[in-house]
Amino acid sequence: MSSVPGSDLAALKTQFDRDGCVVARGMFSSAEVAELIAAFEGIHHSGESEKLHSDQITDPKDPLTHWPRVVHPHRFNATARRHMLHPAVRETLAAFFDGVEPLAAQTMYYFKPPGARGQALHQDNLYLLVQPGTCVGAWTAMDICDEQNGCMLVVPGSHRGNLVCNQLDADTKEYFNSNHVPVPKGMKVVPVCMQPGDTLFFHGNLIHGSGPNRHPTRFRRSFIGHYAAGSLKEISKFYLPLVRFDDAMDIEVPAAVGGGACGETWQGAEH
Ligand SMILES: O=C(O)CCC(=O)C(=O)O
Repeated sequence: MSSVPGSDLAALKTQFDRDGCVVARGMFSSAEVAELIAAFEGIHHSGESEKLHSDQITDPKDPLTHWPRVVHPHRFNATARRHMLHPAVRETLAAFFDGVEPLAAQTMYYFKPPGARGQALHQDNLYLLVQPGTCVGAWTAMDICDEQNGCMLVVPGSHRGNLVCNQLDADTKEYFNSNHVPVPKGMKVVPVCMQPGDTLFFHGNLIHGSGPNRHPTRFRRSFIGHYAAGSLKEISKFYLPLVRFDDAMDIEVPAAVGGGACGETWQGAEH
C-alpha cells in the first residue's frame, strides 16, 4: 500500500514532469509537523542555529539575524534526520526518478519571521551540481503559506531550460541573496499557497524563490530536504555524505569539480 496520503502518484509524476514542480497535499501529518516545529524551536533557543547558519547576516535590525535558517540539521538532530527520510517522500521521489532509489543530500529549516527578506529566484542544480540527472527539493510547509508571509514562488516549465549563468543583481532590501535568475520570456512566476504538512516537490533546474514576509505577526516556517537519484555519479562536496533512506550507511560519491555548467565560481557552493 502506498504511504503517500490521498495522492495519486501517477498524477503527481505527470505534473512534476510537465511543470517541474507539484504540491503533494498532507504529506506530513499534523503530529509530524508539530514534532518538527518543537525540535526547531529547541534548536533555535539553544543558540545552535546562529552558530550553524551560513548566511552571515549580522545586522541587529534584520529579523534573519535573530532567526537564521538552519543548514544540514540532519547531521546533528535525530528528528530532522527521521523526517528527511520520510517514507512518503521516498516513495514519491522514487516515482519521479523512474524507480531509482533516492538518496538524501541536504536539509534546511527556515523560520522566516515577520519582516524577513525572501530568497531571490534561483536554480538549485547550480549549487548541488548533481550529475547525471538532477536534484529534487521537497519543501514542507509548517505554517499556512501565502503571498503575505512569503510563500514559495515557482516558474512552471523552467526546469526544461539550462542553468542560467548570467544572473542579475537582486534587490537586497527584499532578498537575502545577492543574485537572481531572470524569468524566461513567455513564462510566469506563480505563488504556491500551502497548508501545514503539504510538500512542494521541485526539479533542480526549476527557477524558484520566495518573496519577503510582509505579514505583521505570522512566521512562514518550512522544513526542506534535497535529494538525488541513487544513480548519481557526483555532487558538490558541501552535500556529502549522502544518506540512504534506510539510514543503514552514508554514501560517498566523488565531489563535483570545475563548478559545472557555470564554472569555478559555483564550485562546492551551498544555496
Ligand atoms: O524557503 C524559501 O524561501 C526558499 C527555499 C529554496 O529556495 C530552496 O529550498 O531551494
